[in-house]
Amino acid sequence: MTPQVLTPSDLQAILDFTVILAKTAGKLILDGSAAIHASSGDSDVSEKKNSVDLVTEYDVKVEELVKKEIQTRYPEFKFIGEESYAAGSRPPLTDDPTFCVDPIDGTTNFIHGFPFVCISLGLIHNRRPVIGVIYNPFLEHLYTGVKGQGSYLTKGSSAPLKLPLSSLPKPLPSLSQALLAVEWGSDRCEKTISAKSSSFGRLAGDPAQGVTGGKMAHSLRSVGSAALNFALVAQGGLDLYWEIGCWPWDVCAGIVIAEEAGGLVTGSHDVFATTMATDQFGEVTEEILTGRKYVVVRAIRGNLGETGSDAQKRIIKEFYDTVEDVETN
Ligand code: LIP
Repeated sequence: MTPQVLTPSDLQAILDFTVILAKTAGKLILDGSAAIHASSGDSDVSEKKNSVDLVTEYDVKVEELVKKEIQTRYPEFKFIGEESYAAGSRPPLTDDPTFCVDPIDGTTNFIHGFPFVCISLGLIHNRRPVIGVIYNPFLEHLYTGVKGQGSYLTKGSSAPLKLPLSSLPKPLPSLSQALLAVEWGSDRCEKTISAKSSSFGRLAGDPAQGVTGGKMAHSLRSVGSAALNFALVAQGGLDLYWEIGCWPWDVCAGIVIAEEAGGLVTGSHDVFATTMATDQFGEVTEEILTGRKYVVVRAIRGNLGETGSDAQKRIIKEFYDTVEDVETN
């Protein structure tokens, strides 16, 4: 079969369709939130892997809606979705255009009424993320990105703002000046939790007051949505986000939005070590997209003979020298 070509105008048409779809899904997410908060118990919430890996009937309903609309408009496109995957539909990644969807990213936030919840719609083509749409219906924040065409934040009905929001990205001398996002994830076994906790402690701790290897970063945030963490790095509100254990549908859209805002995305400690000195560094390959270990750093202004991309590499190195790698399960 001849591989499908997507021209810039095809990508624009897919983006327009995807934005409308995100807004439609957003209404269903808001209805679901209202229904959950009006109900008396927690019967709408089910556990997947364990008691902190949650799903609601609205995750499934939103994914069904999105899948149906995509199949109607783009019947030749493939589909990877969080809830379809959980239900056993696990198609391999191919060169074909493939929507990669998390219907509700931030399900725990959704259940608790913490308004950092979004739908994340990515398009992969030739095994690379090429379109990203992330919509938080609670705040009416819409993030969009198309490979090679920039990324934007639209708040409500205001005009789109080009990302990053600051036209001249700030330098970042070291982690000690950084606002970092990390997540606890749903793997709560002793080995994982100890490694993450000590990593978080070193990022936050004061080396002058007994924390060996402490970086004393400005602070750590856990937004609870991988997609929104990527979006916040893209806009420049976060300097770096790191997570182990999330999935391609959590990050696919965010990768495009962050990269188009000048951000740099890579994978695990090993991927970083083996690619940092190569031309491939900064390219989100299939291995990185599906590798379940991600780090993204915002656009950084070059300074004193150092390019912006060398500064991004330096920050990731400092970060990976500070935190421990853990296995996914
Ligand atoms: C969640 C992520 C979050 C991560 C969780 C989970 P969900 O996605 O976005 O950042 O820490 O482990 O993957 O389950 O809300 O779609």
